[in-house]
Amino acid sequence: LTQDDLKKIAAYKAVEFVESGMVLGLGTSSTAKHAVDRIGELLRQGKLTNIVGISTSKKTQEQALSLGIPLSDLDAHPAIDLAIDGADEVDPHLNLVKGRGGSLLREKMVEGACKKFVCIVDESKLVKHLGGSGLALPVEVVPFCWKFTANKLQNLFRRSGCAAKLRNDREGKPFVTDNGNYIVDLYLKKELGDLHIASDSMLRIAGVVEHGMFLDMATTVIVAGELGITIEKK
Ligand code: DER
Repeated sequence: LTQDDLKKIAAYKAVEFVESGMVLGLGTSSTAKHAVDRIGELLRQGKLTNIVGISTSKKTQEQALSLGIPLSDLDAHPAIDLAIDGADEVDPHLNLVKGRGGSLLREKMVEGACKKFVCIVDESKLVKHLGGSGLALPVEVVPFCWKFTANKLQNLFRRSGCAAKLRNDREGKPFVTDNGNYIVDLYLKKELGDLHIASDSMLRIAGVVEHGMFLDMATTVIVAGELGITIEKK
């Protein structure tokens, strides 16, 4: 089984939680893409009806539109029944790192408004502690004096050997999010201690808009592995 096969297996399992009449948060991720495709297929087959999608990025909005999934937004639907989205890292308490796809702000807004947030991952995303895998912990920052903000973030986690790097696009220009902001990726040599303290400390930096730690948000995590599917519930 390839990694994409596992992503698809987890995604299809999550769509089993979808019932007709639901308002759904549609995640932005190569894993969530399979779930959105599957929802579109079930709608087309008439096996699902009366679904409203709330997308977490322009990219997912385009995908949902192409599939004929009716769309709305958080202003019209401040309470969402169920969101399905991927993650970059999942710890044993179902805390997540997200944002390597650059959509963390809208994802956190939508998934924070959900009664249930089903996170779908292949087994490679499971970690003991968030942020220790040497992969990026994304932080969305305002473009104004981003170096100032990046230095504050780097200094905040200096004891974890933090390096803050501006995320660039393929042309080497700063990556710009759907919200017109930049992303500073934090690379930590040691895993973070108290995640809530780390979260609050980042959000107190004025230039920080939001970060990619999704703490106490996922209600269910579906993990697809070589040996099958496991479903972890909060
Ligand atoms: O960037 C994001 O928030 C994505 O949802 C990410 O966390 C998971 O993306 P993947 O399913 O493509 O690995």
